[in-house]
Amino acid sequence: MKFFLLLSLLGLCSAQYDPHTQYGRTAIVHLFEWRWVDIAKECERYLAPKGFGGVQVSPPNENIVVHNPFRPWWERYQPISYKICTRSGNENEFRDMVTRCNNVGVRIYVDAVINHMCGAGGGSGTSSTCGSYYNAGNREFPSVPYSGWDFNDNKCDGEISNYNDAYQVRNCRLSGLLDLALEKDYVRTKIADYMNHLIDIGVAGFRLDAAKHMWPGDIKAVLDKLHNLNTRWFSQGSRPFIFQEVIDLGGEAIKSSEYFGNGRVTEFKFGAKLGTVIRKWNGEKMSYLKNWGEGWGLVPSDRALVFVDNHDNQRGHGAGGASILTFWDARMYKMAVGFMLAHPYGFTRVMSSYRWPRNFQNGKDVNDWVGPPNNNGATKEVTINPDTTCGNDWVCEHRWRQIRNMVAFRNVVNGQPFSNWWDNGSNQVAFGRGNRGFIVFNNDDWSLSTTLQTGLPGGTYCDVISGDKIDGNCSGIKVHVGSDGRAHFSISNSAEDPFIAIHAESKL
Ligand code: 5J7
Ligand code: CA
Repeated sequence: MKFFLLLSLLGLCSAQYDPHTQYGRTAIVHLFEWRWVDIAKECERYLAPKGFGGVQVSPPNENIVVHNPFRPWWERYQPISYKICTRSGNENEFRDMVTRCNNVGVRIYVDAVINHMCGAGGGSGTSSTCGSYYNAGNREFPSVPYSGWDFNDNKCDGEISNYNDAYQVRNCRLSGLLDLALEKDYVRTKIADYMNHLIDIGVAGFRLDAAKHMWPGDIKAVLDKLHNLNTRWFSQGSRPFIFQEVIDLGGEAIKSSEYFGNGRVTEFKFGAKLGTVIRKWNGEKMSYLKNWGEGWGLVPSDRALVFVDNHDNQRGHGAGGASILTFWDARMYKMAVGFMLAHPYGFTRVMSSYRWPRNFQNGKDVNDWVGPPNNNGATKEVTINPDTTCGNDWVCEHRWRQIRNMVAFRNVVNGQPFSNWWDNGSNQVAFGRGNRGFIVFNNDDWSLSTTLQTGLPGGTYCDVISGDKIDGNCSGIKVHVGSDGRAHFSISNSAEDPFIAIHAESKL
């Protein structure tokens, strides 16, 4: 009996829901479009010391090269082969990154584009990131190899037009992309070979792009072919972490719950709803966040991968629409990311972006396609300024003090219960995480001045939003917690960042 209990506990720990981050590391960052050489350095110089658990990287496999528009970000979502060879770097650089990141305890998660290859109208030739030949019209991808038999043309030879028809969503072409026949063992094997190559190199898991457009049973068949994680860094029997991109905002045929058996799912309602609350749209208020999580109709916490914005909806593009907060709305964005990282719900992902020349025409950003900072197509280096921010138009939200310090907050309060909720019935709210951390927000148009039970031991704490604890001193606001756990907070509605966060390791 005891033996079986132990066995099932071990089983849970090594399962596909577990990100396999190092102990106490609770958040990952998407370094969107970064080069492998820059990620390797970032793991060593920043992510490991600051307590980040891992990195979601852009698709590492060969993709089509698009010239019109010039080298858009979405060309990386149009595979040509499974060679590790993109604008982010080659296989040697990828291996070096995985090794160096793992060696400092930072995991790598690969964005796996396995639902489709390039667009049906992608032509033929060698306009691909590694020069592999392809012929989209003939369905030929000799570097895999795939041929006409490996696509769904026999089931559907058009584009998805009706999202209320699950058959269409899974078997037709997603905006014209050649849809792979994932029910074929041959196709499953080719995909599993690609993913196993990455697992053997040392990656810890995968984001499954466009998972909504694949049958859950087909995904399972692929996952069943995957190796355990590399025992150089992971314990024996560890299964790859899986999070599936299923955009389910309700009202469509496909429910994210259909995918729970395979792994976690991306919870797009999280950012869409949190954005609406922080923007105070539709009469929403922060006080309503008291039952945030499942209480708001979100998927179970242990099945959720959560984020404020992603590479797609930050461009006004995909799910969530205009309510999504991004670095362009920095003040509200920091509050939203702060709330996400303080709250126990879900496994958290922080976005790290590049700037592009936003240009709204009739409410649409006509530059939503613009790719990463580049010289004639070659992705620019992520340079680091003397003040630790990034250069060359890399935004590096994960390096913003407020965000980086809230990642540390989440690590410090890991495992502690949601506690000591307070609100003013409007947009002033506060909550704690057991006796390890406390956070207070003022998103009203008037100031906050109140005494609250923090749950923390008495002492003086450094607010990690307005400053840092450095050598025992605080460069920001100091908060005095009495021996009864109570503390007074004042937050002006015009503060640069109208929130305060303190935790066990910010005690002076
Ligand atoms: C899929 C969804 O289920 C969904 O709900 C959604 O909002 C978007 C998509 C979607 O996923 C993709 C995944 C890929 O690997 C590659 C892709 O090209 C797509 C993709 O195109 C895509 O849908 C785009 O955005 C939707 C809001 C539109 O309804 C779709 O028609 C489609 O828009 C097309 O985008 C434009 O019609 C076309 O003119 C344009 O050239 C094309 C550019 O490609 C993208 O924008 C890629 C988006 C993308 C989204 C992702 O979530 C993702 O993980 C990867 C890429
Ligand atoms: Ca499909």
